[in-house]
Amino acid sequence: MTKKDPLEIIREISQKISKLEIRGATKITIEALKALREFVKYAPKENFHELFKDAINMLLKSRPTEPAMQNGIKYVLYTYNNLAKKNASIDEIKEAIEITSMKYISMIKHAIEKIVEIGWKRIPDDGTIMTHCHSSTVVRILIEAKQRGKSFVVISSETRPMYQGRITSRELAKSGIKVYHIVDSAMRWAARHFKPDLALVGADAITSTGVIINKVGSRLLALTAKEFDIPLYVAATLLKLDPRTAFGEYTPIEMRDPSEVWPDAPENVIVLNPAFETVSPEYIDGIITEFGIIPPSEVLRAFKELYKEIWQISKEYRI
Ligand code: RUB
Repeated sequence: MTKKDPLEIIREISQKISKLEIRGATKITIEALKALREFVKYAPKENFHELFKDAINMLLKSRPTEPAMQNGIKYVLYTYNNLAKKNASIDEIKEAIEITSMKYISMIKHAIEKIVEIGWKRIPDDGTIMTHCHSSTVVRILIEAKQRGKSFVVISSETRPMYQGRITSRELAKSGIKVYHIVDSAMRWAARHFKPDLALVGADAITSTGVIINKVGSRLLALTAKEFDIPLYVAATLLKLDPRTAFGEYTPIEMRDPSEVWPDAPENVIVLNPAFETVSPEYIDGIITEFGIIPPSEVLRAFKELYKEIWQISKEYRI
């Protein structure tokens, strides 16, 4: 095995996550946990504890609005703490970290499979669907619906400033789905013009009261959907629930570098770049989860039922 700097592995992934080279809640989660698994392979025994804590902190800081990743990291951290308390050997700890990371990755993959299985049936045949940004969950649902023989059109908004909507449009078009690509500010125009049957977005975070946090522009879509009586669905695994919100805290909304919006903005122009925003429960007709399609008011109950262990852990680890 060639020697690798274990913290370098984590640093590299954290930077890719921060710079959006790895992006979208599900992908971020899977890559962060894979990196932890890789880290333990190369971490030396002598200062393992110290390095492990640095690795965890680096990953947690890479993107603040990503509870699926944070829940996974807490899950691994819990395993680590239990073994460290019992003075388990570093080899035992390493093995347990690897197993727990893999377990969480398969939990999230399994959850997405279930969501796709449920979600494609909600795609109206011969219908028009509006979406925003790039959610791998939403794209998978739409492609599944297409492969099951449904015919529909998707309106995809470009998602300034980083144009993730182009990824959506490209992936859907490649799968033979007809796409209308619009600028974000044309959302209302598109809704009036096309009279869509459904709006469908992903989520980065879900709060204990069923508020959804997704790419900035999602609430604009929700308001548009409300105005034109278009049902709005959110497709997201319950692993994105931020348990801290049940204990009074808020999920922080990531503010990104202004240069993504306007790299050479004139002096005295203050450019603001919030990455996400909330969509309140009253705008949401259903959340397509691995538990089934549920109303926002049911998310905490479903999360507690499905992920008992993670809920217990999150009560101890309010990080
Ligand atoms: C991506 C985004 C996606 C969610 C869900 O934002 O808002 O809708 O992450 O994605 P960014 P998925 O590009 O800033 O990461 O369904 O793939 O988990």
